[in-house]
Amino acid sequence: MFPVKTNSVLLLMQIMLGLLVFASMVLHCQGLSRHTFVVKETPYTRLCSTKNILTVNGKFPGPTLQVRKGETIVVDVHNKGDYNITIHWHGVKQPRYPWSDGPEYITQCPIQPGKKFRQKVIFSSEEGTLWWHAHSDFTRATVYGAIIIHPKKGTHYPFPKPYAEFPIILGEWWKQGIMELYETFRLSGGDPNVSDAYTINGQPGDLYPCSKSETVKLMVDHGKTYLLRIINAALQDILFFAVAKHNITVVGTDASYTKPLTTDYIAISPGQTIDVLMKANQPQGDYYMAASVYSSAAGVTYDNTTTTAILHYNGTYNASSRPYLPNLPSYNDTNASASFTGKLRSLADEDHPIKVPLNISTKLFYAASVNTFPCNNRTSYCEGPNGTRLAASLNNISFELPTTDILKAYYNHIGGVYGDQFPSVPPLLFNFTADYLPSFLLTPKIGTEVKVLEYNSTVELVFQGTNLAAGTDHPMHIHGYSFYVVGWGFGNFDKDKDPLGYNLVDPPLQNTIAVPKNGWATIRFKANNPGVWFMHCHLERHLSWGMDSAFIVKNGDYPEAQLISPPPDMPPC
Ligand SMILES: *[C@@H]1O[C@H](CO)[C@@H](O)[C@H](O)[C@H]1NC(C)=O
Ligand SMILES: *[C@@H]1O[C@H](CO)[C@@H](O)[C@H](O)[C@H]1NC(C)=O
Ligand SMILES: *[C@@H]1O[C@H](CO)[C@@H](O)[C@H](O)[C@H]1NC(C)=O
Ligand SMILES: *[C@@H]1O[C@H](CO)[C@@H](O)[C@H](O)[C@H]1NC(C)=O
Ligand SMILES: *[C@@H]1O[C@H](CO)[C@@H](O)[C@H](O)[C@H]1NC(C)=O
Ligand SMILES: *[C@@H]1O[C@H](CO)[C@@H](O)[C@H](O)[C@H]1NC(C)=O
Ligand SMILES: *[C@@H]1O[C@H](CO)[C@@H](O)[C@H](O)[C@H]1NC(C)=O
Ligand SMILES: *[C@@H]1O[C@H](CO)[C@@H](O)[C@H](O)[C@H]1NC(C)=O
Ligand SMILES: *[C@@H]1O[C@H](CO)[C@@H](O)[C@H](O)[C@H]1NC(C)=O
Ligand SMILES: *[C@@H]1O[C@H](CO)[C@@H](O)[C@H](O)[C@H]1NC(C)=O
Ligand SMILES: *[C@@H]1O[C@H](CO)[C@@H](O)[C@H](O)[C@H]1NC(C)=O
Ligand SMILES: *[C@@H]1O[C@H](CO)[C@@H](O)[C@H](O)[C@H]1NC(C)=O
Ligand SMILES: [Cu+2]
Repeated sequence: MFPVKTNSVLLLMQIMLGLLVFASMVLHCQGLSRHTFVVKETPYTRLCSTKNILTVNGKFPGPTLQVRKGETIVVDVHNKGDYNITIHWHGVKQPRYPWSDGPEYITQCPIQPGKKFRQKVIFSSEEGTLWWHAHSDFTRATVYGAIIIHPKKGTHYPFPKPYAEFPIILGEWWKQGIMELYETFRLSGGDPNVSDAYTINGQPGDLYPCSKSETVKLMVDHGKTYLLRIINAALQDILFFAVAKHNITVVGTDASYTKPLTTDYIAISPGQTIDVLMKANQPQGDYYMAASVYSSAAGVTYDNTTTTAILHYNGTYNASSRPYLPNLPSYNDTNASASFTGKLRSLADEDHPIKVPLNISTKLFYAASVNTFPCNNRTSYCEGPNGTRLAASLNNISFELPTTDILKAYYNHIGGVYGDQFPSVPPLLFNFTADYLPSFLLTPKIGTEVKVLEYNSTVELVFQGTNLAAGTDHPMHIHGYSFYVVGWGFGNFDKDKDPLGYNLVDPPLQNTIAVPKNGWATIRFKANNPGVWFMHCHLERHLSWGMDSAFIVKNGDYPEAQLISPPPDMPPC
């Protein structure tokens, strides 16, 4: 009996192995490279204390995905953690295939603990740096990693090949658990606790307790040029970044090339990526690269610490006792942030032509506000200003996530999940950036409204920041698209004057744009990617408060302009 049992076990194993081989052959035959992401709790020690954090494959930051332009890859996401999770490929347009995009309750239900989901990631026009991150509650605080999109075989960077490349992933660290941070934030109705540190590639660096020995070091050779792929993965903050005594030259943002822009600092929004060239042309020594916050809301506390990594010149020399620190703009320097972002320009050369829509079919104007809800009883759960609960809105609608995903409801004509009447303009026009605004304006409506766009419509969207509750910057992000940022300014958008200044020649192509504090930004795109695409502020607290909506882009007439059907293993609700 014993040998028979062994044989049947062996046979079973052979069948299973065969299935595995078959599955990977199917993928292999399609020429797709395959990756496995196991989401799980892993202990990490930072700032003198240890806690469990959610990671992918035990790594923090998670694994870097390396692809070529136009490639499609498959990622098997296994949830072996204790929480619902989804994974989003930030800035990857996923043409006609929103099924793998990731935002929970928008394009899928979460992958519940113990479950898995095979995600297809379809690259098209992107080239440069993007990133992936979790897209449920605050889980992206530790669940993120870089995506590097190399030029197609036989094509090259539009700049001299750098000697080496380094990803620089900026993040944020809390001593308390992220789930506890999120739960307390949801209950309190106030601002969330600020972080205890910023990080570069997961490390706070020399200026924090218990961190020095693990500070990230970049070894460079004098005279060589390096490509830094900078990603802002921080949960809540726009950051300034600089390298002491070194100018850097911006050559790309959000996986699109820019005209070279030489600067001594950058401002980078959560969600955004900026590729820079850095020439190691200074006397041999150690230099800090550093990042600190840009926090524009008056009276709001912020994490005032500075994260560092060390730029170390190779060789034997007498190093100074302490590396030089760069001068970063002050935490409240709105001009430093907005004027840097406003200097970005598309490369727009023969090999990288731009396609800014010129005849606009759909004009939208979205006012982005921080709001408050009154509390009937003043309890500890009303920690917003004046005993309120903080909220946020677009066109006075504070977005509420449904409990079934919108994409499924749209595709299968399930009613009662979302409304398709998102307003094209605010319900009330007022002086959005006035110093004092009447308090009745503070309270938004609650809803799950989306904007429906015809296939191939040409969209112009003006984001207008308001001074309700707290005027501040809003890094707005749209899934499934990149958009041209054709203009920006402070104060109220002037529909007669401001369009005269639009840049239709070489505007930057981005997927995230920081709408400046009490200002506006105009974007343009062509709605040629059918599906359901989330749009939201990339400051996680504002997203949680409801500064979100979605676009439904309808199918076009031809099969190539229509949604691909869903995979069989969409996670159920
Ligand atoms: C904020 O953090 C401190 C220290 O980590 C903790 O004691 C406190 O409970 C936190 N407060 C909230 C509202 O999460
Ligand atoms: C630095 O020096 C080491 C040892 O001399 C060498 O192996 C390495 O290639 C050099 N360059 C970098 C960037 O580390
Ligand atoms: C950086 O650029 C500025 C302006 O172009 C220039 O004045 C300065 O000398 C440069 N610094 C370095 C270290 O190259
Ligand atoms: C940062 O904030 C802390 C607490 O709010 C304060 O004690 C400290 O002096 C501040 N540090 C700097 C460099 O501003
Ligand atoms: C480093 O400094 C010491 C003492 O000042 C000197 O003797 C040595 O020659 C220096 N080395 C280099 C590589 O400059
Ligand atoms: C920035 O804050 C400092 C004090 O921390 C203040 O003196 C300065 O006026 C502020 N600047 C702006 C532009 O608000
Ligand atoms: C705004 O910042 C830019 C640097 O990016 C600087 O050239 C300019 O002088 C600043 N303007 C003001 C008013 O501070
Ligand atoms: C007000 O208090 C009552 C009883 O303490 C509680 O049931 C109710 O949920 C509270 N309402 C709000 C809006 O906090
Ligand atoms: C709006 O408010 C700002 C700030 O108080 C003020 O400077 C501006 O003149 C106002 N605009 C209009 C059109 O009233
Ligand atoms: C808080 O109350 C004061 C005084 O009534 C008012 O001026 C202010 O606008 C209120 N702020 C918020 C955010 O409700
Ligand atoms: C969409 O526009 C492109 C040109 O911009 C055109 O080639 C294509 O036929 C249009 N598709 C549909 C379905 O209208
Ligand atoms: C996890 O997702 C399922 C399916 O949508 C949902 O029913 C459940 O409430 C979620 N759990 C938590 C803790 O959010
Ligand atoms: Cu925001």
